Amino acid sequence: MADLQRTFVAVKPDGVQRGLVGEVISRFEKRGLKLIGMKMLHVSKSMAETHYGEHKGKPFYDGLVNYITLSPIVAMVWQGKDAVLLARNAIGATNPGAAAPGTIRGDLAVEIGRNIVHGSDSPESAEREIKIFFQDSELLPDWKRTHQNWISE
Ligand code: DAT
Ligand code: MG
Repeated sequence: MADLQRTFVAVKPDGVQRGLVGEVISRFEKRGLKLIGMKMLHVSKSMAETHYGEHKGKPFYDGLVNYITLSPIVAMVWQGKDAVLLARNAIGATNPGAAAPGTIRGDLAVEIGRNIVHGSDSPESAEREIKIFFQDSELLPDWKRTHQNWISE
């Protein structure tokens, strides 16, 4: 499948604290993406700075790095056709106030600084972000899901 992609998704500290890990996972599972890696971890300041490097210098950068390091996250890699776009659409707009109902942020969050979940914005970002959080040996891209043929032709 030419457009088979992987994307990095994380339930941020607020999502974990609020007991929304299962809800987030469930949405991606039901959509038809395949989970190929998952771990809980406490993000270090240096990991946070690497992950959010593109935002360095912006007014919200320090708060963002602080937020993602406040308590554990659940980091995941999801795989599927157009996985990056599918995940971004399921997550919704960055500012939950502008996120459509039915999206994770539109249903479960109210503030841009506490928007529950991260999702890579492009296949290139996904590969970069996956490398920050996972070793290759921690990913299982080839496991066979028995109902895959009922999700894609
Ligand atoms: P996204 O998480 O939708 O990819 P982003 O990459 O532009 O959004 O920004 C990363 C995070 O930084 C975002 O989830 C929340 C925070 N953020 C972005 N813009 C912000 C702003 N104007 N004020 C406060 N926080 C902001
Ligand atoms: Mg982003």
